[in-house]
Amino acid sequence: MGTIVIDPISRIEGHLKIEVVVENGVVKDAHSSGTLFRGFEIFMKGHNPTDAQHYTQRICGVCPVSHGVTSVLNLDSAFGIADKIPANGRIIRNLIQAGNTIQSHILHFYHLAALDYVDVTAAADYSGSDPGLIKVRDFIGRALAAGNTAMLGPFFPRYEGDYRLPKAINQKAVADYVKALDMRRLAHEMTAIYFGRIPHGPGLVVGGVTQGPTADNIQLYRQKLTVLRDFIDNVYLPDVIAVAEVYADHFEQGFGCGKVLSYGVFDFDSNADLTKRKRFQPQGVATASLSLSAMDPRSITEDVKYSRFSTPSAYPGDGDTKDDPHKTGAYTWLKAPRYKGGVHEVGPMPRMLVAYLSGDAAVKKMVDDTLAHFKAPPSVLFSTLGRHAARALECKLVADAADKWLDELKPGEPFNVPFEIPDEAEGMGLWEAPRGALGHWISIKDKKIDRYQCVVPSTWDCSPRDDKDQPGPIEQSLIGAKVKDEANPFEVVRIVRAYDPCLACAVHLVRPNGDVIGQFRVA
Ligand code: NFE
Ligand code: MG
Repeated sequence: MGTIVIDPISRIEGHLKIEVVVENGVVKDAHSSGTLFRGFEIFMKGHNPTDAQHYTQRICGVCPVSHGVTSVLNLDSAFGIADKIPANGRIIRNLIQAGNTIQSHILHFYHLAALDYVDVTAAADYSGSDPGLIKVRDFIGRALAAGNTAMLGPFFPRYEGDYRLPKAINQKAVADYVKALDMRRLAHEMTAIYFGRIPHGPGLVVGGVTQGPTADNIQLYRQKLTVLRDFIDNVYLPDVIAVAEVYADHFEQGFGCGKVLSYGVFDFDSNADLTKRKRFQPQGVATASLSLSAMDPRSITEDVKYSRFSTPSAYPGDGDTKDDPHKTGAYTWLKAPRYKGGVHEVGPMPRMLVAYLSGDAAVKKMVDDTLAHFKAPPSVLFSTLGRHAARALECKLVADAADKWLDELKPGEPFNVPFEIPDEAEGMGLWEAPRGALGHWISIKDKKIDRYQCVVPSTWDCSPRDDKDQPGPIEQSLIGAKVKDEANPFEVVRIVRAYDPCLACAVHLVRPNGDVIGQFRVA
């Protein structure tokens, strides 16, 4: 029996510590901890409500768009103008989000997850003409010649022993890893057409957006989107399938909590009630036994029994945040979001499953075709590979839809409406970030922020035990998992990274002293 501590485990901003106890090659216990405190919900108090979207965008450089949109939805509702958003404003918000979602999904597969499956050393004896592959080959060659593998970040250090792809597929994946960097730049440029820049753009405003459509900006967005759609269809999706074919046992790994939640995303109307809005990807709650039900935001709570906060467990609209770094028994800076007291996973797989069960024909076809290829039932979506496949399919779904949304823009027509800051009000914004359900709640007093609460995707997925001692989704995915080689715990990192955790988002809430860590490995 041994304990494995991986800290940090995420290849993206923020620190996630995963600790598992392994006995006879099986994970017996798991703890997920956010080791960072940031305090957004505390320092925003007393500020002008319209600043909220600029502050909350800074929660994360990976998904600032989602925090921005969620914040303006929250303020639209608090200011009483949620049903007044002009079509151009609604569609441009969707297009800004689409650009960021596409960028984030490509980032996740190639730059955050692929190196757990792809053996980058296959580039070492490459003799072809792909410029990206040549660059990686020469980079590795220089480091090996100098006898200095410390130069090899982000490729090393790494775990050894379970790289299974044939050399030609490894080499193609390395070439595509480099191409994906260019694709992400292109997606950022596309997002910035309407967002103003990326990250942390000025393009969103309460009541709509700051820049309207023109024939030129529509054409520019479409040009970039066309290149991205070609990459998604002909590179990203085939690469995910190629990896999945060789690692097919990963469809059996990482099941999780068996329940999912989606707030829905990409607005098709401006209903004042966010639970009634028609959205491209629908709102709902679903289970691994394929049942679907409506989502009621009043049933969301954040538990704090094991979280370093002294404020009580509460519905986020009534909730508050006060840090308590030395709280007995607490092991993380994440709260534990729950729905009707149950543990729920959020993310691309939950969104795709809710859309699938809601009868979305396009989603049903793409999911069924992929499952048929692997001769697998829909329940395998609850797995390491199911999460990767759902994310890749969603990337195509959103990119294809965004092209149609461009046709609905009307140059010359309004793209925002004026607003007034109310003396007192409450608001709620529900949306989906690339990593899952994102909610903001505001309470305004004397035209200032009295309380502001964010419940973020990685807070759901990386959550600790709740008030009833139920482990969070990632903790549940790990408990029971097989670990073949404790010195190279590929299973643990693959299970966790398939959720695409981002701790900068999740903690939004620096420990001066850090945790005492028994073992430390960068992987
Ligand atoms: Ni820091 Fe974020 C996304 C949000 S995640 S990336 O997507 O909201 O938890
Ligand atoms: Mg919060």
